[in-house]
Amino acid sequence: MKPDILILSPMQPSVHEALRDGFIVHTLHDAPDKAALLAKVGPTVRGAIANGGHGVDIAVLDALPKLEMISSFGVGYDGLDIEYCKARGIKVTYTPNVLNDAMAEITLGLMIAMARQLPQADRYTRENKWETNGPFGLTAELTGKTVGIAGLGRVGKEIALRAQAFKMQVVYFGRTKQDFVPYPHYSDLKQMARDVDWLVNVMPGGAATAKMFDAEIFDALGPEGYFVNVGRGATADEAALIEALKAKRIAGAALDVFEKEPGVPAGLRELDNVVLSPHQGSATEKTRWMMGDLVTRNLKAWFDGKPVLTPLT
Ligand code: 8YV
Repeated sequence: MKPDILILSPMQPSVHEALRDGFIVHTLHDAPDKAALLAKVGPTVRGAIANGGHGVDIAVLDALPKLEMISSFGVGYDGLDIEYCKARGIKVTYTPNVLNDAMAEITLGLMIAMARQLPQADRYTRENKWETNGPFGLTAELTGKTVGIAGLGRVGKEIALRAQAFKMQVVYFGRTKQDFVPYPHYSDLKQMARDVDWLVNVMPGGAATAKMFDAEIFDALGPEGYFVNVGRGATADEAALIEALKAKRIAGAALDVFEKEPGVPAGLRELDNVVLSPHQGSATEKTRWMMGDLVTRNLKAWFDGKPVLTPLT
């Protein structure tokens, strides 16, 4: 008998296609009456597909008594209560690695865009201000600057490689010093913020990292420093960031993630010293296809009684 699967968040067509033959698929996110759907299919659902960054409601999981595994889309899993899953013996998988290059590309892209003011220069050119007002003005450069990476994991290491290609010095912050990593280590984020020109956040979300980039860190970064966030919006105190940017207590920020997505505060949107991106880190055709492929391969492996490819629990 085909296993019943419940999809909790919108998934791209490739995920649905890969599941069509082997599973009975239900989708909760677009159900007109979610409670009715849960009451109807909840008792038979054995697998779920979630987005690790979106909040997964425990009440929904409670309504799935036969749930064996959750295949999560994304490398971040701050939206999933892992302890709850462990307590219920629910297997959880996620999609690490396949997004490393896309994440690193957008990070360097944001940094160049910020330093060289590419979005601003683009607007200036489109508005024909070059002809009417004269040259755009001089901008900053990455070459020779120091970048401090907060969270030197798989993505952070790809960022580090690319930053070196841009002739930057790399240092990193993390709770523990990593063996065989050639970059200077900081166990104190504030100290690193003081010493670097670019502070790049790749930290995961969750209670342990909530608002860890606060007014003190921004002041340590200082008026010549730039903050880049490609991790999770909730790791930064957004109100404090807006204040620091407005008062030019930091030079600028390039952000792909926000506290309450898809909402981006007007306070950020109206500033000139920011570059904003709507959580596009992994959003390339190739990477999203690979993430979806890993989601479905993990699910199939589980229900074929084989080892899953990328377990989280
Ligand atoms: C995705 C992400 O943007 O992997 C993650 O943790 O945040 C991103 O890759 C997200 O899963 C899509 O909503």
